[in-house]
Amino acid sequence: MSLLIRGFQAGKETMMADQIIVEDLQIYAHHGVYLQENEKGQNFYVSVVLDTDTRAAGMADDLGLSTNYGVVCRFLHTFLTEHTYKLIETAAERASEALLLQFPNVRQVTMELKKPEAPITVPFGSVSVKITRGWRRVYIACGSNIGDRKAHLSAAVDALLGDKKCRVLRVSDWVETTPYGGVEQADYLNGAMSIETLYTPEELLEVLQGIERTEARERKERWGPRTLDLDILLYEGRVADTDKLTIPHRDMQNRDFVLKPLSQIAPYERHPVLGKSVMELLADVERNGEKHVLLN
Ligand code: A4P
Ligand code: MG
Repeated sequence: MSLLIRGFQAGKETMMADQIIVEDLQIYAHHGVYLQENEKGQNFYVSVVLDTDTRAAGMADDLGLSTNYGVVCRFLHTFLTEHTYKLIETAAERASEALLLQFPNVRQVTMELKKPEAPITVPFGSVSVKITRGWRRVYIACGSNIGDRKAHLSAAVDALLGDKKCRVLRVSDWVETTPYGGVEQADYLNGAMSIETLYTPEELLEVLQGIERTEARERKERWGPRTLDLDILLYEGRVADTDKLTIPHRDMQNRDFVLKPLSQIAPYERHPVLGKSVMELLADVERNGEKHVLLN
């Protein structure tokens, strides 16, 4: 049995397209690069579009099942008056994050922060920044073949459970596997987990590498033994290839020790490049690929 950590229904978030919208909430605050702006203050206008699911509240006519826009407005007012930032970029960034952390049913927020009294020496209507931030679904592969393997994998789960910018959704069983990649080494314990996160892919990679370091991971040999390896498999259907990061993980389709645990928690999730579900990829590798998962 895989572990269900938070209430979660597959596909729930992707099926909804409901929004709660607040326009031009007036807030007198002190954001600005110039000292005079910080001291005297000026009017800001905040608009937010909250992506959420209003179905249950709408059917039951029950505010308790929705996100109270009055409370959202007061929250934004308090946040943007109690903090002072130089940039409206920062004010929008921090306010969006605080909002996403405070209101669990809001999956994504688009925030526009207008500053119509900004100190600009030519006539203008308004200046603003507009950003979109939200919880992103990510699948992570975990592996260990040194020391107390189970403890290293559990430490990774605990670290993400303790990170407020991550919500751990599901953790697969740990499976015993033989080493892949041609390096002679001990058997691995592998698993997969699904999380939602406010981190960008690059930020998440850094967080995961920090957890690896905490578990005394040393980077010595490619495909060599390790106390803990945490790889990003899929990130919200995105495709990226930079010096630091390839998403989807470039070799996941060839690894039964990745696909088997992943299929336990996300059988229908699709690989955005190959267009196949995790279950289909696993069937392919079980038919034609290397076999590393040991039967319990
Ligand atoms: N990187 C690029 N894309 C990603 C991504 N999607 N997720 C970069 C994580 N990292 C990504 O990784 C090297 C660099 O890959 C990172 O700095 C990051 O910028 P690493 O973990 O530091 O080093 P590595 O061990 O050389 O590479 P990697 O890719 O993690 O190793 P593998 O390919 O995962 O192989 N056999 C079994 N049965 N089970 C295993 O878990 N694992 C390995 C490790 C070998 N054999 C195994 C297992
Ligand atoms: Mg790695």
